[in-house]
Amino acid sequence: MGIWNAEYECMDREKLMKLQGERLRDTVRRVYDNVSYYRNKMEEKGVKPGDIKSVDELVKLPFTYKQDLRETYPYGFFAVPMDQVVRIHASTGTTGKRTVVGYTAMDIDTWAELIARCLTAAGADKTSFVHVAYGYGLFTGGLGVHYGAEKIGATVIPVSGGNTKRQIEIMKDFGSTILTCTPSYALYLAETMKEMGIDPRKDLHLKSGVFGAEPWTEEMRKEIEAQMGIMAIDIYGLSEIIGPGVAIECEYQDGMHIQEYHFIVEIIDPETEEPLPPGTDGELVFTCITKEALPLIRYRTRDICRLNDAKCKCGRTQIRMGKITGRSDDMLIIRGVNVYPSQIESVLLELGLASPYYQLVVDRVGTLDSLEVQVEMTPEMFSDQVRQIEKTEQKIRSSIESTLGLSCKVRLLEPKSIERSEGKAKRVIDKRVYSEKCSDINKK
Ligand code: DLL
Repeated sequence: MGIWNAEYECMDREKLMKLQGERLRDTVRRVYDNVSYYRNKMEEKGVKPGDIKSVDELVKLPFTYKQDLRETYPYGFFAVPMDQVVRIHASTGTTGKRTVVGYTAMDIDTWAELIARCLTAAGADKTSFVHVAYGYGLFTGGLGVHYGAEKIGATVIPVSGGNTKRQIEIMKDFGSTILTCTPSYALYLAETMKEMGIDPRKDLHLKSGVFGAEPWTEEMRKEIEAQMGIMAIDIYGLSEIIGPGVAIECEYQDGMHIQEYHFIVEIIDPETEEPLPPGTDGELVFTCITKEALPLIRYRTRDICRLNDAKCKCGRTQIRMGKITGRSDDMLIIRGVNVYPSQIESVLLELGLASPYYQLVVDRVGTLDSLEVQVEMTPEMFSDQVRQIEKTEQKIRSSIESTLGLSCKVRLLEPKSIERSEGKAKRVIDKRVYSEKCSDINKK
C-alpha cells in the first residue's frame, strides 16, 4: 500500500514536536482573540497565550466539553467570521442538542488531504472506484470521504446510505473497488449479497473497505473480511475535530495512525482528568492545530482506547490509537459491573454460535439491574429443536458470565428480527434511569 504524503506521515518525531508547538502557539493566540469561551477560561486559569510555547505546556489549557458546544449553540465556538465559513455539518444529536461544526475553504482542503492519506493507506489510487455508502448531509461521513477520494483522482461513487440491494447492483455494475461505510452496514451488505446470490469474490471488484463511525471489534473485522473477501481498514474521526480522517489504520491493521501534524492527542483518566502514558486505557483528547473555523482545544471525546508509540512497519511515524473499546459516557454499569457493548459483541462473535446481530436490553427490576442479550439465530438454527436453542442460549450466557463476571438473560430471536442499520447500529436499549456514575461524568 502506498503513502499519500510521506513528508508529513513519516516525519521525524523531533521535527514533528517542534512543528506541533509552533502550530499550537498560533492556535492558542487565535482562540484567545476570537472565542470568548477560551479567553474567559484562560483568564480564569491565569494563562496568557504567551505562556504556551510548546506541546509540554498544553496541560495548562482548559478542556472543552461537548456540553460547552451545546451551550454556545450553534456558532459560539467559531474562530472566524461567518463570511469565511463555507460549510456546516452537525452531529446527529442522539444524546442532546445538535453540535454544529464549521469549515473554511482551507479547512475543507485540509480535510480532503487527510482523507486522501486515509484512502491511500487502504490501497486507493487514481484507478480506484470509491463507493461512498456513508450518509451525505449533515453527517460528516459522506462528503468527508468524497472530497478526499476526488483529491486522489479516484472515481467517486456517491451512493450515500440506504437502499441496500441498489447499493450492491451499483457495486457490481460500476465496478466499486473500495467500499466505505459503517462496519455494521458492511455486514448487512454482505448478508444481502448472499441473499441475492452474489458472490463478492467472483461478482464484485471490491479490494478493501474503510469502515468507521462506530466501535467494532477484531472479531467483526474477521467476519467482514471473510464474508466479502476484502481487507477491512478502520478509520476514526469525529465531527467536532474534523470528521472522518483523524486517524487511519495502515495495511498492518495494528492501530490507527493519528494525523499528528493537525491534531495533538492526549489520553487522560476520564475521572481525574490526569494525562496517562501510552499503553494505558483512557479517554482520547484532541487539540486542533491547523483548523481555522473550529479549532477546539483539549476536546474530551469520551472515546476510550490506548495509544501505542512503537514504530510501525509501514514507515509512518505517527502514533497509533487502538480500537475504541467504549466511551466514558456509554459505559453501562450493570449491578456494579462496568460493561462495554463491544465486550459482549466479542464474546458473541468468538463463540460463533449465532449471527452477528444483537441488542442489549438493560432494565431495572425492583432495585436490581437486569441485562438481556438478544441475539438473532442464523437461518440454520431457526429450524432447530427448542431444546437445542435453549442449549445455545445457555452456552452464550455462561460465556458472558465467565468473561464479564455478569449474569444475564440470553434470548435467541428469529432471523431478521433486529432492525438493520444503514448507519450506526443501535446496540443498547437502556430502560433504566441514567446511571449515577455516567451522569456525574457528563456534568463535568
Ligand atoms: O462518526 C465521523 C466518521 C465518519 C468517522 C465516517 C469515521 C467514518 P460523529 O458522528 O461526530 O463523527 O461521531 C463520532 O463516533 O467520538 C466515536 O465514538 C465514534 N467513532 C468514529 N469512528 C470510530 C471508529 C463520525 N473507527 C464518534 N471506531 C466518535 C470506533 C468510532 N468508534
